[in-house]
Amino acid sequence: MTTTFRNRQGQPLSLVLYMFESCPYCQRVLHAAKKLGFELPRRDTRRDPAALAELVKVGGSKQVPCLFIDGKPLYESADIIRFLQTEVVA
Ligand SMILES: N[C@@H](CCC(=O)N[C@@H](CS)C(=O)NCC(=O)O)C(=O)O
Repeated sequence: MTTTFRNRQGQPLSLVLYMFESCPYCQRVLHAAKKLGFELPRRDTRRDPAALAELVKVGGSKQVPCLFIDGKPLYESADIIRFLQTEVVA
């Protein structure tokens, strides 16, 4: 497992997954990340009001999962998984 991420060009990537535990789409992303050997830093929007506020402020929606990539939001579990599979190197 690793928490250091790089893109395919070798540049460091900051990744943070906004999620909550009982969300099946979030679990799908976490499962895919685990298969890739990535342990994504997480912020739980149900347990942490500041995380929810940050998600809505930056992303414009409280929908989870949302992956912050260098601070930019990517919504939709399928798009997040595709991004992890194709753009991220452990
Ligand atoms: N199509 C989305 C569905 C995500 C979704 O429905 N998430 C729910 C939680 S399981 C949610 O955030 N609902 C609150 C909202 O949409 O504001 C995906 O695949 O990521």
